[in-house]
Amino acid sequence: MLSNIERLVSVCSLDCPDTCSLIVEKIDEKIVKVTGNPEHPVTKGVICHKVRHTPDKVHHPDRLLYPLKRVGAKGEGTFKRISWEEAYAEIKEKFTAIIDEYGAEAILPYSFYGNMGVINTEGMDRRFFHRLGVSQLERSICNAAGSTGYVYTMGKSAGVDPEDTVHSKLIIIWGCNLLSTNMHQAMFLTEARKNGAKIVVIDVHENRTAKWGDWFIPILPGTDAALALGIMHILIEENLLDKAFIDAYTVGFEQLREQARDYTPEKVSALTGVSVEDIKKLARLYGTTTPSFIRIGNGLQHHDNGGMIVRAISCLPALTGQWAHLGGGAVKGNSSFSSFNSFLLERPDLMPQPAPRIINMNQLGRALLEIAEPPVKALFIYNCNPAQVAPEQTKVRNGLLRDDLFTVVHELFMTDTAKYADLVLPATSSFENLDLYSSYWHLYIMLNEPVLQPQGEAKSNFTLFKELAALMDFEEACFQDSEEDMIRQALDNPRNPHLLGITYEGLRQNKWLRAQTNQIAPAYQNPPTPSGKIELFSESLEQQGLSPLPAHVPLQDSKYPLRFVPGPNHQFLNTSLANLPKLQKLEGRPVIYLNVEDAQSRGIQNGDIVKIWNDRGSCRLFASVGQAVLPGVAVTQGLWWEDEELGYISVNTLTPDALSDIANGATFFSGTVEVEKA
Ligand SMILES: Nc1nc2c(c(=O)[nH]1)N[C@H]1C(S)=C(S)[C@@H](COP(=O)(O)OP(=O)(O)OC[C@H]3O[C@@H](n4cnc5c(=O)[nH]c(N)nc54)[C@H](O)[C@@H]3O)O[C@H]1N2
Ligand SMILES: Nc1nc2c(c(=O)[nH]1)N[C@H]1C(S)=C(S)[C@@H](COP(=O)(O)OP(=O)(O)OC[C@H]3O[C@@H](n4cnc5c(=O)[nH]c(N)nc54)[C@H](O)[C@@H]3O)O[C@H]1N2
Ligand SMILES: [Mo]
Repeated sequence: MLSNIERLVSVCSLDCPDTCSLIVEKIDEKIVKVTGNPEHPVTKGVICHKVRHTPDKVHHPDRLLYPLKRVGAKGEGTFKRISWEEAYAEIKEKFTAIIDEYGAEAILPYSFYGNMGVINTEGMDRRFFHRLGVSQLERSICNAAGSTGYVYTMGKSAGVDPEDTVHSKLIIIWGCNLLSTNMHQAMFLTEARKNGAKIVVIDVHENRTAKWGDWFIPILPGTDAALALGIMHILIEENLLDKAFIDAYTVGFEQLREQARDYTPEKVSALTGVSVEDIKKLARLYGTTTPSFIRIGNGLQHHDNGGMIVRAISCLPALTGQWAHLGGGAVKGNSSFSSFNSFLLERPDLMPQPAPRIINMNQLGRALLEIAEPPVKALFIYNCNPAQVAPEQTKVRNGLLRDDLFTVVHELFMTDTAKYADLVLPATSSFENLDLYSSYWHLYIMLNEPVLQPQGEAKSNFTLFKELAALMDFEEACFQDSEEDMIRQALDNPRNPHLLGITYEGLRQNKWLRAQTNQIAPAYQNPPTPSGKIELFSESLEQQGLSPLPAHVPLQDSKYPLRFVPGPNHQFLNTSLANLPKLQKLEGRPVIYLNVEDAQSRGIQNGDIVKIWNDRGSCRLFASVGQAVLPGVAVTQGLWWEDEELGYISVNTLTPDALSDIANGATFFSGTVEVEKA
């Protein structure tokens, strides 16, 4: 029966830098196998364990296949099947009544990148909500602080082409667990290492990546700007600078010299927990190795000082002139190579004027419980699982429990969030959609054509919002667009020369095309900063009341003795895939890493169930006692759905909803906790 197998090309839709090209094998309308596409220049035939289990996700017995209406209490998860017509009628009735009584701002859309396809995340949905005139959502839960911090220095989100990192001789992986979160970067670095490169890992946790590197430097959370300034201090002191590069391409070096003077190795050691010897060794290694490459992760910017941390690190490559060398420089993200025409896609011009208020997604609990003018009376959630991923969970869940809140959730699964919904609408998986993908790390634009029929009565985000627009009698022509029309509009972006020549036809034929880099000056030569140079001194930051120069600002919260860093894990993708038994088994148990010193003083032993708590609430996890974290630090990995022995756990019960210094980002890792034996 081998002849029955169909082999099709698809794109991984997960929120991950690698955006892989997939080979999907299908028998009788069922996906049976998913592997990496050997022809894709970055995927190179290799995909992660998570995505090899895609068939289990797409054909999961728990997949939502029909619209559901809540019959039990909110949060309980009891629903009855209804038709799409009934669901639509209820949405229209509720939205109309809310708009009549409170105005459209009482409706809040809440979405993120559960699917990275641009048509299904920044397309018809945005048009619909703009036209409806509802509250705007500030989507800053992920990389906002760090990416913006980087842009203050470099002008845009562009750094080293990852394919060039095979040429690097010194690699610093800084606050990035890339063996789990960006495995194809690890593949390029393995090649660099074969060519003699040394790999340094700076992290608060001796995780997979730290063990894989050549030299692990443990650091105290939220102190990386101090380390970057300490490195600058030594580079300047020992004249390990590229003066010609600094003169040609940067502004503010003299002020930076003054600023760094104060960050002596002794002072930096006291702040960071890194020894004076290691600070000197690292700075000298950095000052004498070319090309060097810094992979700046997302973890180190989930702090209330996170924007400034990335801002500080992003100044380093200019000081030693790394940008001028193949494989030299840094990457926080590379999304500007593929920036699409967001105006045509999202149509912000459909919004009423003055524009509706903006609500920050990191403060959903506050929005639901505290905002009065007008109160949030309806939530429309898609591509996102806020009852797990947003900070201050107690507030979020109390908000979701409000009887007077009308909540619609569009999902593939009955997530914790969906259990609070009045209506749950079934979503297609990306394998059922036509969509356009880009990576925020590599340089390939990719087309995803459906490989499967929509399962059950599931609808894509695109279809859902197009039908909702018709339901609300929106007559603008843009609500008639097809996915193909929108892909063409997305690619038509005169402001991004890297998209020149990339067409829908070309993508249909090739499946992916590389962003153009030939004949376009590299980012360092003429960056779109106000001065047109790499800004070591930033007037724009000063105008916002922030330090114009890189600076270390201590984390705000120090109420409890342990700094709590709850990051992602290896087998799940945020909360996605965490409901696959095979992946749960591979991941093991949800643990909290504690230093022996902290465990002993609390009578905690390896494997004990511990209660972790602060003013916000508590949760229970298994203790893992050792030297994986420094004293005073507590690390967990993964956003688990449920655990039989522990009951419901959400580490985000403990995380703060304070916003970061730059760009109102999330500060998941800046909280403090106490731990005791349960
Ligand atoms: N397997 C897997 N892959 C994923 C995800 C997932 O959940 N699982 N999530 C995806 C998403 S949405 C994102 S944004 C990326 C995130 O992927 P990364 O960029 O790797 O970011 P994190 O894993 O959040 O954190 C990286 C590291 O930062 C460390 N860290 C925390 N605070 C500090 C600090 O103050 N200083 C330093 N030096 N290190 C610190 C953490 O210990 C962690 O090892 O991964 C994507 N890929
Ligand atoms: N403690 C802690 N919290 C964190 C983080 C952390 O490191 N620590 N990381 C933060 C970061 S960086 C991020 S990016 C966020 C991620 O937070 P989320 O964006 O909420 O990510 P997921 O948990 O993967 O949830 C995405 C949901 O979208 C659904 N989905 C997938 N495709 C589609 C689709 O096409 N249509 C619809 N309607 N739904 C779809 C999936 O089934 C899934 O339930 O979490 C943040 N929360
Ligand atoms: Mo993220």
